[in-house]
Amino acid sequence: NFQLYPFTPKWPSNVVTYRIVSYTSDLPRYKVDQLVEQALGKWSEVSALTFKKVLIGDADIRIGFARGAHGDFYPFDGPGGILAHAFEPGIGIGGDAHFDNDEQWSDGSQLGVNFLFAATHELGHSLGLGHSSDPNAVMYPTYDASNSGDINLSEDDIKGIQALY
Ligand code: TQI
Ligand code: CA
Ligand code: ZN
Ligand code: ZN
Repeated sequence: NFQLYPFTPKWPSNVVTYRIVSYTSDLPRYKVDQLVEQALGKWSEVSALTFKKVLIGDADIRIGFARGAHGDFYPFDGPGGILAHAFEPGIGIGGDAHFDNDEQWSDGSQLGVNFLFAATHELGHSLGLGHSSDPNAVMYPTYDASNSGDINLSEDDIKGIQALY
């Protein structure tokens, strides 16, 4: 079942801001914007959360693509291996979601890591969800290449987010 982080960090307001700070050359920018919006929509649909996009300045959740060392303690590792990571809610880097630009990112129409699935999973972390033991959950700890097509939160993901917001 779903897990929360120790001390259950969560955003103090149900209105959470986000900003997309960098992009990948694998997908057009509008596509990345669209898929991030869809991923956040999955979480807001089933909870009290609403998301506000900001284009400049600070945001609770900063989303970006980077390769190798990129300014935190968790350098990316080239193609394969770690695909992405995100930080639990908190100040500064808290909530931020990073995607490894050495992966091939896909909107589902080409080969590659499904960005909508990855964004839904990583933004789950950004909102305070840990991993789930339920293989049907988006918050299950391993990415599976069959995670394409329709992406739906499982009952377990929904219970997890509703325990927080
Ligand atoms: N990145 C791990 C993850 O997002 C990083 C991580 C978080 C981790 N907590 C951890 C690793 C605890 C070990 C122990 O879970 S990952 C996806 C993606 C990864 C990425 O690249 O291994 C998924 C794992 F990108 F698709 F969302 C699963 Cl679903
Ligand atoms: Ca990698
Ligand atoms: Zn990072
Ligand atoms: Zn994870």
